[in-house]
Amino acid sequence: SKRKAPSSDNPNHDFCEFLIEIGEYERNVNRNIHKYNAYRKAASSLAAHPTRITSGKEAKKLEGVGQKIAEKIDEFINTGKLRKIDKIREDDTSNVISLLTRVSGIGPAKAQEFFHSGINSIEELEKNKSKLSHHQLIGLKYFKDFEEKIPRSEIEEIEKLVRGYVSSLDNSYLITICGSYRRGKAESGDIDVLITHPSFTSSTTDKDVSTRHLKKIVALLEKNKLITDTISLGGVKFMGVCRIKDIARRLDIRITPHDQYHCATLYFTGSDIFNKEMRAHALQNGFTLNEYCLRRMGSTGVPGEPLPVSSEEDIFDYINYPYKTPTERNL
Ligand code: DCP
Ligand code: MG
Ligand code: MN
Repeated sequence: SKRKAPSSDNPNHDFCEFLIEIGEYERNVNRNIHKYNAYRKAASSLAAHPTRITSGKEAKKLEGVGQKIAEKIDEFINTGKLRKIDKIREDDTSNVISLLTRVSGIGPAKAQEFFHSGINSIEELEKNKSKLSHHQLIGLKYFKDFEEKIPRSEIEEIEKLVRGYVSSLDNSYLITICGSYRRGKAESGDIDVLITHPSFTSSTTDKDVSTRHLKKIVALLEKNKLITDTISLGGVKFMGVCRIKDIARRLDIRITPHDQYHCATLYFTGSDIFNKEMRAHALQNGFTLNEYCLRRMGSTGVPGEPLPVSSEEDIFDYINYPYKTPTERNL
């Protein structure tokens, strides 16, 4: 989902906000995902720092903060503003691309393409519906709704409903709401539901097994008017829209093999920056970790067989990484 600056209770809130704004500019306009990640990493270090940073020099001691960001922090402390931010905000291309990428289904590349073909506002998108994909049409239809964060209490209600419906089909389904909700956030951008069933494992050769489970679940949630729109529905993943109140919400449902469930909950719980760090740690310790499995790296660089995993803790143990509860994964 589209992200916003981390919310306030952090003493370095303003630094984080400008770093994220520059990072999004790097991604959206310059299409530089490495710079985007670097700025977000620096912002996440600053957000995790318990006290107010008072100089660039002090900031540089934090992970992910280098000379260039340190200079920006000094400029901001000394002048109360940043020339780079002023320039970004004056740049029409940047403003239009930032606006267009707020529509679900429009990424930086598509936003640039639209911009160059003269589409530079939400009204222009409305006038050019024939140029939009099914996903983008839904993004446009719910543009206002999807900008609203989802309060935790609403996700709790949706969770109860999903559990009720899914277990009425078969009480062997295992369901975990992952994403920012599982990390304990008070508000989320979307709802990330992960489901497994013992009848479906990584050695299930019939691909239709997962598809059948997922389609049955989606059809039931549609029948009960919880799901209102489908963006896409594949063999393992549903992307769509649900609604219990007056605002439509983005809903993602994934179905995963039973033996890969813990690697999947770990991945879909995030945060994405936490995942990057944990994977880097795994590699340093001779393992390769992804959303499916954990494998030992052989001396030849070829990964071995997936290791048996019966909890998220197991994964941390194997790679010798101190266990973090979901709420401690908010990097
Ligand atoms: N994820 C990832 N890398 C990505 C995208 C996603 O590792 N590029 C993983 C980590 C995320 C999880 O998937 O936490 C869910 O993705 P979301 O985009 O839904 O992100 P969150 O749930 O963390 O935040 P939001 O409240 O914005 O939905
Ligand atoms: Mg989410
Ligand atoms: Mn999601």
